[in-house]
Amino acid sequence: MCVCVFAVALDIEKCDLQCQENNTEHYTEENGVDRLIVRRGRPFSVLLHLRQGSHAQPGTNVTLSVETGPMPCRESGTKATFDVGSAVDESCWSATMSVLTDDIVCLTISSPADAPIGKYKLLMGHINGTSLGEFVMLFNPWCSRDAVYMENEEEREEYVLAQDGIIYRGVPPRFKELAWTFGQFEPGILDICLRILDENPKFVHDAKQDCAARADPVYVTRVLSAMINCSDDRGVLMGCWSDDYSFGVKPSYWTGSEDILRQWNYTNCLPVRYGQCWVFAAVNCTVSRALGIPCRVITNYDSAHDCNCNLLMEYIYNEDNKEIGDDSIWNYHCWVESWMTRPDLKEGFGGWQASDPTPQEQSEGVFCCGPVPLSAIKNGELTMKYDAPFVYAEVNADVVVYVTKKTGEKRKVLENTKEVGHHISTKAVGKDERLDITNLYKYPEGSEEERMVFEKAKHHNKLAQKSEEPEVQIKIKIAKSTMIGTDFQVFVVVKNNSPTTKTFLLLCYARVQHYNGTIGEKCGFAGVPDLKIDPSQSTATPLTVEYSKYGPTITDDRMIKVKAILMDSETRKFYKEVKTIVLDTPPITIKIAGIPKVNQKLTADIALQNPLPVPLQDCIFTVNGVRLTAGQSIVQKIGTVNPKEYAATKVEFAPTAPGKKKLVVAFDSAKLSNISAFETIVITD
Ligand SMILES: *[C@@H]1O[C@H](CO)[C@@H](O)[C@H](O)[C@H]1NC(C)=O
Ligand SMILES: *[C@@H]1O[C@H](CO)[C@@H](O)[C@H](O)[C@H]1NC(C)=O
Ligand SMILES: *[C@@H]1O[C@H](CO)[C@@H](O)[C@H](O)[C@H]1NC(C)=O
Ligand SMILES: *[C@@H]1O[C@H](CO)[C@@H](O)[C@H](O)[C@H]1NC(C)=O
Ligand SMILES: *[C@@H]1O[C@H](CO)[C@@H](O)[C@H](O)[C@H]1NC(C)=O
Ligand SMILES: *[C@@H]1O[C@H](CO)[C@@H](O)[C@H](O)[C@H]1NC(C)=O
Ligand SMILES: CC(=O)N[C@H]1CO[C@H](CO)[C@@H](O)[C@@H]1O
Repeated sequence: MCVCVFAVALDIEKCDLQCQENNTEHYTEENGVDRLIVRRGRPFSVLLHLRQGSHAQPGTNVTLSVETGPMPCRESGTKATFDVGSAVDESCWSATMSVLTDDIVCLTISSPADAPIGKYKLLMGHINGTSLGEFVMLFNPWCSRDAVYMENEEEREEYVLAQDGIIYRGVPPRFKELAWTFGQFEPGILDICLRILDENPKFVHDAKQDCAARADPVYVTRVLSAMINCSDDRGVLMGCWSDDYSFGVKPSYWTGSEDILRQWNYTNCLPVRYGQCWVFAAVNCTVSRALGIPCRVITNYDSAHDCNCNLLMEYIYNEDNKEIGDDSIWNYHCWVESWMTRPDLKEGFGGWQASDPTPQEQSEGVFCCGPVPLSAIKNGELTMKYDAPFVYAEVNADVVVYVTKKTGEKRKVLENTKEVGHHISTKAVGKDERLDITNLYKYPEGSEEERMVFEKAKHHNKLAQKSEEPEVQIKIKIAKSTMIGTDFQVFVVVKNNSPTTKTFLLLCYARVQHYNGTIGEKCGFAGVPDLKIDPSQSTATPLTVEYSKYGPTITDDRMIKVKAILMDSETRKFYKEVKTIVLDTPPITIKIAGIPKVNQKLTADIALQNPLPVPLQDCIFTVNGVRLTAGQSIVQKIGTVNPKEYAATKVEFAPTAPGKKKLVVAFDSAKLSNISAFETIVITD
């Protein structure tokens, strides 16, 4: 039949996939041009070189097929067979042919914008056709018919093509930037990302169905979320929220996704130890960008972790100020947003979708969260797929503090609608600046709309409670400099809003706090038994936090939690305020010398001053950058550095591609680690 007709008519010597040209046209050349990588919904052209004497004739009937996955089948969209015609049809697989010379024929092949992504075979003929070659198909944010279409070119450059970025941590207004190397186009990374899809339990269980579902970015996104926690499957990362990082490295060790993905692949899919929220989010962002889904890492400060899945965060204390409640608010939390339409939901929910890759709760039986449309979170539409209540709580939960008396009586002492979810941050498009996107998640705090939305959400969640304005206010104010290694002061400001003079008992504590919310030993204390305050007046009580006390137990988070408890001596009413301080760290200085040109050697002079009153042991600098350090980190061991002295080193590297690149430097030592910095270098050709 056709196979024979063509076989007689077209005797192919070789097929040229024109990877260089096609990959460039499809924005995939950064992956390399040694194989064909195309984006769906856009044609690509291959050249057939014919054996001498077998002339191509116009009108020759040629049939092509494409297939993906181990069990390709037409019904599920993982196989297509189509005749070469006179025009391409954008809605389905189609092709045209033009005769270039006597022995070269050009085939232009067009794929539908909803084709499954993954590895494909291109064949000529119906059944058991001749192989013309293989290619990889990705999502296409450049194609208006694709579900991940993103209109703006600068946004596509940031959210799909940018191989490095910034993740925000710290505590507002002292945001701490962490430069991150996503490296989605570095050699081998795309294959590892495709392998993640193939290791997913849904694929193992039913490969045919899974490969077909890869047409849908919502599905792929959900698979990625689930794959990132290894308790369900052969996930990429293992989480660790304690200080015991034995058999692995601290989450703060990582400055890029590449090393993590390579290690996972190299160990045949053993979860890499260890990650915390920003690492989970960043790796997920790498995989999403590699597959063509626009993605960004975002940070929410004072993130709520709502254990009961109600919308109030409950802190419960006993009278000795021991926290006995379960719910915790993380200092900050990172997740990812990906960009896509939501044909599975009612209209108006396309755009950014939040998904939280950090393992927390079970959703539909596996550990993952999202994707949830931001517009659903903002409007309190908690019935929305997937996991809307959880993400809603992360940005919107109200905080309620209870004190449980010895008698067992539980008393609400404070309700604060401002504590959770603010300064939601991500890197701005095209520049190294923080973009505040809180308005995408919620109406302004305290606004009419916000309360209405919260009430609506509570209604969805069958939960209600409300209380009055406090007549006494407490604020905790922090000194300008809180450099690690120094002693510093904190002030507890109490204001009496009532019409009468009041006397209080004030207790303030400073304690080392861990990222997981666990509170350590006291490192500062101040108590005032008879604090008298006149109406409309306020007082400021100082509390000194000493290095000698916090130094021995401070963790890599460098967080200290200050709590003030106030009791009205007359009414015996409690008031409370809590604030987390993230200590400052010394800067890493990076000085680049040399001419920033491709293949020319540059040197970076790197230094950090020891801020501690004790020597720093085992000092190490780790340096990396996309297309700067040859795909791997440069590690420089420095040894011991005395107080006030500098840990300093010089590294050499040769850029391999032009453009704006980030050189990321991380510092680690026994007593001081988790410090990083970056320098942007513009490399010319
Ligand atoms: C090519 O296909 C068309 C339509 O299927 C058919 O009419 C025609 O006879 C075929 N030509 C050859 C050379 O087989
Ligand atoms: C991933 O692992 C496979 C199997 O061990 C290996 O063949 C491949 O080269 C690895 N890929 C990378 C990029 O290291
Ligand atoms: C990973 O990224 C995708 C695409 O951006 C996202 O939608 C998905 O939910 C994320 N999964 C995780 C684990 O975050
Ligand atoms: C939290 O961190 C502390 C200090 O590192 C550790 O002792 C504790 O086990 C951790 N808690 C959890 C729940 O991981
Ligand atoms: C996966 O998530 C669950 C639920 O929070 C958690 O208990 C488990 O430790 C996580 N697994 C890993 C290895 O991170
Ligand atoms: C590292 O430091 C940042 C603040 O600069 C903090 O937010 C983060 O939690 C720390 N990471 C670890 C693992 O301690
Ligand atoms: C549609 C498309 O992008 N095809 C390109 C593939 O490479 C050939 C060879 O250079 C180009 O001519 C096509 O434009």
